[in-house]
Amino acid sequence: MCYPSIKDYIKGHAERIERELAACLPAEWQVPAVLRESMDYSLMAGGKRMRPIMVIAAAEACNGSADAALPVACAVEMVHTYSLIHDDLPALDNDDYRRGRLTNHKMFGDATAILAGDALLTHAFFAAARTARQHGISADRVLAVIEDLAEYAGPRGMVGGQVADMLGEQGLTKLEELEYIHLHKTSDLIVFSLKAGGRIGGATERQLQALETFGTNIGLAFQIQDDILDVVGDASKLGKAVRSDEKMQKVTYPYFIGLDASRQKVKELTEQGKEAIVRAEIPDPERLLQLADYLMQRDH
Ligand code: GRG
Repeated sequence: MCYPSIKDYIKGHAERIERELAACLPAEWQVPAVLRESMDYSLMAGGKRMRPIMVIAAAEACNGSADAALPVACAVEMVHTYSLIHDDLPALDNDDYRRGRLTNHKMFGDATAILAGDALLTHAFFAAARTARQHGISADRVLAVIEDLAEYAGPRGMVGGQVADMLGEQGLTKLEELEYIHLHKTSDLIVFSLKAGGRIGGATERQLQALETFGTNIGLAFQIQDDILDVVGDASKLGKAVRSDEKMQKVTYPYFIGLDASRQKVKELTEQGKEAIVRAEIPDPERLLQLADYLMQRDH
């Protein structure tokens, strides 16, 4: 499929991912109706689908096909969705709303929300494992993808980042502590997505290393941009002055280094990430480079 702009590319692939996610639990499987409903409620809640799009973009950049990348693209969105459901629970962030609608536990109760998260996490591994049989990707490559998924989502990855964040609520004193949280809570699933796409496309070790550097950098940039939007978002929507002193008190990147330096950091990280991709001679890097710029410029 040929998409003229990066926006069309994102929209086109997001629509495909939506269709695939909607069908990810086979209709003939006997699954308790409330579990199916609760999983679907959060999976189909209109996220940006950035992680699955990165799996596909990295696969295509390495001469792989979007078709072959689709099951792993869905798998990473399932892991992301489980993490959001669990993060919103009363024992963690205790949020009532996510993506403009009631959180999963507000709709279905805490117990079902916990189990829907668990089911999405396990089903992600099912989806990833099927890549081999459905698309003829070698078992070695699929095994490496599955190993990465467990590593980047698990104790040394996203869950580790979440726990560090929880411990940090008592008060972070150093930028390095915040960076550890961002790198694991946010960057790790992005790094996974890019490396998984690369593996499916047949990337060399050097190219996988470049995808890792790219993912670490744009993941950190993505999170700093999130921190910036958290400070300026409401004010800029209302056309008011940029700075909200109350929000500057939250321990985020702007809290440590200020808004201007945070914006500069987003630019630098994005450029360094893009350079890594260019240097590694990835066969068709254009969409990855455009995605990095798109993420840096996003306003929501
Ligand atoms: C509970 C194990 C566990 C982990 C939770 C993802 C997460 C870790 C917490 C959510 C809070 C948060 C701000 C995490 C940082 C990562 C991030 C920016 C998530 C939001 O991702 P988007 O913007 O969300 O891609 P959408 O809604 O578009 O999918």
